[in-house]
Amino acid sequence: MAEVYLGLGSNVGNRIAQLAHARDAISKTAGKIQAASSIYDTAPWGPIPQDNYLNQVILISSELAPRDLLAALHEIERAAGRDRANEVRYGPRTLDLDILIHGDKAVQEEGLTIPHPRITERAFVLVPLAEIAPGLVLDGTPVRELLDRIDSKSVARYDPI
Ligand code: A4P
Ligand code: MG
Repeated sequence: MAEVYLGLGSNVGNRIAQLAHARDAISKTAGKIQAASSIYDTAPWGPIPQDNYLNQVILISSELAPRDLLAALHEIERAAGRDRANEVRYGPRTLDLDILIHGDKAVQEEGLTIPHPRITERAFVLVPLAEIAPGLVLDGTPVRELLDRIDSKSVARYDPI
């Protein structure tokens, strides 16, 4: 059993419903949800102009090895209407599920890198991660300190009107 942090994101369609559906599917096929951050409305990161995302980080306890977990997450993305064959890297998506951290495992294989290589540069990951795991150490530095090093004003707690 491993403690696994997952990053959830959506910027196409009914974003809030897609995140809720993803949490439900994850708890059925990937592992029990132990903690969930607030949901954040985040300006798009990266080279592609696109709509804002909703992002969230959850902690699950999972029996699945990294590859099996990735396969389960891809299946959940596919069921949410995601079509990887017709999308651009860093572009818009109905649902994106990233394995951020998988217990104490370090994986560097074709198609799978854990810890996720871009955690420390992304406010849309660090803000929700710091909410549920401020003391978690990544590369020797606690998440709350990593957050202090980046600009996080493009990330706001989501407050549906
Ligand atoms: N892959 C490798 N390692 C992992 C991992 N640890 N977890 C592989 C999940 N997947 C991993 O995934 C492509 C392939 O990455 C997968 O098939 C898997 O084999 P992907 O999600 O299409 O893209 P990526 O190359 O993993 O890029 P990355 O860094 O995950 O980018 P995103 O997050 O997918 O880019 N702005 C905001 N504010 N919020 C967002 O959520 N997301 C994107 C999309 C761009 N801008 C954003 C956001
Ligand atoms: Mg991804």
